Amino acid sequence: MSNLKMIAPPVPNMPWQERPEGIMDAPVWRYSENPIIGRNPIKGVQRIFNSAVMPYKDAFIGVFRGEQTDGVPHIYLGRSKDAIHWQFDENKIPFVDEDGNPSMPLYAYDPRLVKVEDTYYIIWCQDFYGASIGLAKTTDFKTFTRLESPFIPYNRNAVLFPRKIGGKFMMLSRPSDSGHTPFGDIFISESPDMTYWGKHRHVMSRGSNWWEGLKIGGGAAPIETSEGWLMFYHGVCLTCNGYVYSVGGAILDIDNPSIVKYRCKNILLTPEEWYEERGFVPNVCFPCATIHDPETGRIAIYYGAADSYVGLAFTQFEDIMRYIMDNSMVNDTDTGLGKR
Ligand code: BMA
Repeated sequence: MSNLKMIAPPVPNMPWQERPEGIMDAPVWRYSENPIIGRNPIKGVQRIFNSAVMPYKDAFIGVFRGEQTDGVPHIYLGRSKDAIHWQFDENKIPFVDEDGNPSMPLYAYDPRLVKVEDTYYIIWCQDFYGASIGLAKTTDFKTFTRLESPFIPYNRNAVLFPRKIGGKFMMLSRPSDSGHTPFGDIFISESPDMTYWGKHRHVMSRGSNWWEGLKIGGGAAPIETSEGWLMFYHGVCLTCNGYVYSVGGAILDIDNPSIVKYRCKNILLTPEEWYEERGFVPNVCFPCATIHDPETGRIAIYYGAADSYVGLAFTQFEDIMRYIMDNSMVNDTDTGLGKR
């Protein structure tokens, strides 16, 4: 009997496919019908990718990065009964300010969706005099209220934790530049109220592993476990033909998530299928969400593929935890409190 536990609400209608024969390395496998969202999914939107989904009222809901036909990305709402086949709203999410007046970002991309207590938060990248973090909340998926930008520019890949830690909201982010950032580590910040953010701490450095040697960034919202926060993130390397984005895994301390307990030195998922290797930006696997069920240990990872499609991959909780722990290699800068 294992003493590893996932701490999360059950999801009885998990999207799932059994592990195929012949996996020799990381225990992660792709859905055989990938990509689950193809090109031109909505009128006026050419590509949907880098998107986040979660269970909602016996079904599923998601926020999707839709690249419009004018090339500008915005966020679209989608609903699904099985978390595989999605119906999208025709129009982008109509954000309002705290007085209820329309308040649209100039552009919005790479959304994450995280429920903390009774509120759903959408976190994305937007223009705030340069690339920065956008934030909104909803309780009914009808009214979406934008909140203040949590950080000054430049920053991307902000991911909220699914519960407060020590009474504070916690958010990962990756300070950057306004372009195709050739550097970057993951940091964490805390807030009493989702408005004022501080006590910034360094979490993890770009890897000493080549596959994540250029930059790293938060991916799916961390999953609470008995060993700490299970985090799927992206790691990027630079080749002579450009960047390659892969999925990595780490486990952060449960009370002090700026401390990395385990960090897998091996890639969990890297571009190798046509929809990952070929597209608007080739060679991108970009995780943004998981759906996970503590009762069966099933985890479904949603990832953007080649900035063109949404892919789905599966893993088993205990297998992935053991794989990360057995293949862990942490840097000195990962294991501290992240304060200098
Ligand atoms: C990053 C982000 C992602 C994108 C990736 C690869 O900087 O912009 O949205 O998937 O580049 O193009």
